[in-house]
Amino acid sequence: MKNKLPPGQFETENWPILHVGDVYEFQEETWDFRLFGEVKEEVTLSYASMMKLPKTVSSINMHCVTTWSKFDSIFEGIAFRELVNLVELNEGVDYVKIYGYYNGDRFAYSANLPLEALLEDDALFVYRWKDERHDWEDISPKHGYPLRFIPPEAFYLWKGTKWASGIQFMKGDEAGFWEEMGYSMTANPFKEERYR
Ligand SMILES: Nc1nc2c(c(=O)[nH]1)N[C@H]1C(S)=C(S)[C@@H](COP(=O)(O)O)O[C@H]1N2
Ligand SMILES: [Mo]
Repeated sequence: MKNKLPPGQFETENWPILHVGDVYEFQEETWDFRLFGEVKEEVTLSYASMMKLPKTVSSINMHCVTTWSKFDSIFEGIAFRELVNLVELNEGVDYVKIYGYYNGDRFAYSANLPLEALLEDDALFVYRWKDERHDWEDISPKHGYPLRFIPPEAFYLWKGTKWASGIQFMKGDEAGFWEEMGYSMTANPFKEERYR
């Protein structure tokens, strides 16, 4: 299928770096990943147990609200749905927040997303990537190593939490970090939903 550039976007071939705060420095001993909120029982995964989950490789287009779009990056990661499979959701869960590090605080960055949009191969917690110009390599610390969420292209890339630390399952929608500052809850680049 031919790539489509959303309105107000331009195509870039390299992968820019954008975030607020410090770059998280990975330490396997202290790293873990929490599945919490509206679940029967919370789950905490070590790095080793996370990396034992089934892997998915997908090509995903990225659209940043600052107007760059990057097509056809190939990511290797753990599909969002593999993590959903590890918990029993309470009745009525329809949104999630994906949390990540911000200045050393594990849960200070977050982005909200509708659960049903994240169940295919284009919603991945990634650790490796390649494209036409780069062979496989680990994603860099600045792009979110050791684990970074990449959302489906129907969402602007701020929904792609770097240095991911957990998923909160929710009944109803709730703003995350940028959404609280006035960015769109739904954030569809093709409808140019930048602000709310
Ligand atoms: N933890 C964390 N994740 C984050 C951010 C951040 O500040 N902290 N910035 C977001 C924003 S606004 C964008 S545009 C993308 C940029 O990803 P990139 O630098 O890998 O291109 O990361 C998103 N994920
Ligand atoms: Mo952004």
